[in-house]
Amino acid sequence: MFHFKEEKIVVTSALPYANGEIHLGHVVSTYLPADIFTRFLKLNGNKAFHICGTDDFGVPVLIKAEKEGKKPAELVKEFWEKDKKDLKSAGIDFDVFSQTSSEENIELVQYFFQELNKKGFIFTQQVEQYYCQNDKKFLPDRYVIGNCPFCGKENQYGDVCENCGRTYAATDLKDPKCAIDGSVPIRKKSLHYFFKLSKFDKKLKDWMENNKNLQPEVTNYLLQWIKEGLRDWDITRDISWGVKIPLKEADGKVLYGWFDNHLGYISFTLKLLKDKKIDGKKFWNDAKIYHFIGKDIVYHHYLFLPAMRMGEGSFKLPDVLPVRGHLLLQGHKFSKSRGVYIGLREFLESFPADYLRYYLASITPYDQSEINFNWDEFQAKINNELVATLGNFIHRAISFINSTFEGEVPKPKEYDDLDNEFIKKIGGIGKEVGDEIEKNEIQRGLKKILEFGAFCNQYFQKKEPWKTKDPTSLYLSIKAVRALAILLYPYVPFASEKLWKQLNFKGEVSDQKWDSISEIKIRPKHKIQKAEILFRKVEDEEIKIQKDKLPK
Ligand code: B3M
Ligand code: ZN
Repeated sequence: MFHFKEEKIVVTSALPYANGEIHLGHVVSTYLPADIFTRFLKLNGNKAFHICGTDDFGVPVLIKAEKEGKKPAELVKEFWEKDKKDLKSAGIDFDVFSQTSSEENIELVQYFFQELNKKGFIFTQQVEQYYCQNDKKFLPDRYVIGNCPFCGKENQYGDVCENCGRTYAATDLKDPKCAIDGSVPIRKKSLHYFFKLSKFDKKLKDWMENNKNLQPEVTNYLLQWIKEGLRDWDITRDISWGVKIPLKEADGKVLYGWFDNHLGYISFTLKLLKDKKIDGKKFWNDAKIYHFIGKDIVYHHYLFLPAMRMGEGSFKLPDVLPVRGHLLLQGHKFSKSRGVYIGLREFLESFPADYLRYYLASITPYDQSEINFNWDEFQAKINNELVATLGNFIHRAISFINSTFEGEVPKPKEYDDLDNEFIKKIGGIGKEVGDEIEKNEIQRGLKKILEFGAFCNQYFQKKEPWKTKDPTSLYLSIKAVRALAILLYPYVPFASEKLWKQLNFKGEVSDQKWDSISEIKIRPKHKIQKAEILFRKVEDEEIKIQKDKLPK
């Protein structure tokens, strides 16, 4: 793994479709891990940017706009605003949050098409498409529903199977029906453009086998798919909402959403950097590139995305593609229609964003396994860990300095063995936690912080400064509190900034250096503010309300 100091790093989060709200499943698999990672990178002295935006094009957006009687461009603007706001309230910070329908993206996408075409990676073919005679339109992707040609799962859309994760052409579906009116569609010919994905099998294989930063559990099954043979990829859609294929003879046809959306990672970055007067392309190619995704979009990110970049040739491939698994709620599969669901906005109406971040970070491993959101566990972790361990120590240290030393950090005396052990812990904790976050092991990083918090409590308990009025232990405790403010910043940034104010330090936590966690940074006589409760307990009643919302 990398060791980051003064590096250039581009972190992207998968682009949410502009037709549905952000829910906890998105947060856990993608946005939160990417946000924690980028916050850490920034504190650690890197030039890191977190890039995202809405995924505007494609059939699902069009269908929704049609249903609501809106123009697709209107609908995506609404979702862009909503998503941006919701993610911000969860403390997910982006350096740019753009749209795939932005000018800069359309331009880059058309350029990519032309380059790939020039280099012989695009070909045309007449293909049969489903066509609904009632609606008088072609029925790509989600306009058709049927059984998966690979695993047989019923009620799958015409582009990808939600059961087995494979992609296919709509005409491969068994027992197809028009999604608008349920009628059986006819087949009709249309000229389509294809990307020669099969040409890249060897290169993709080499890339996966030689890149040790990719999760082997992911590349293993992708290598299996490559072995089974990659099919060339139909990148055309007979609809109006999309990036127009930049050829006269294409006759207004548009590109498939998965051709254009991931190019947003690049175009948004270039735009952001251009606005900062930085050479974006150079930055991109010098940078470490991370694309954070959920496991359902692995196929697109490990095959289409790298193959298109290989074909075009001038933009660096990703270094790491962190993949995480699906969220379960109380042991059941997340499903909005069945009510097994928590929207992000809804959650934040009941609990602080930091609680969500803390809990999710504490249960989310760096792998593809399912993550179970459990309300009792949520309550227990907030109450026992965030409130009783971390919050309690912080509060006691600040309160005692206020009550015993009128808010002035006292000058330490001699250090005894226990003090020295504490000093050593404070000196080492930043590196310990940072090493985990760098490896994307955010859950382990948080566990280390919690263990540190437990040690702080024991220290305080043993020293009993409320009896002894021992200045040394209070001095060191405030140092530990300062360390915690920085350590916790990637995970619970709202509380961390509040704590910084209580400590009465200049600036914001976000301006501090991760390395300063270990430094003696507090002058004796530094005046701190009054203690304020950072975390309050979650009551049984609050949990009951949430559980009552679930289907019986
Ligand atoms: N919008 C799918 C999803 O939200 C898709 C991701 C695009 S990332 C380039 O899961
Ligand atoms: Zn399937």
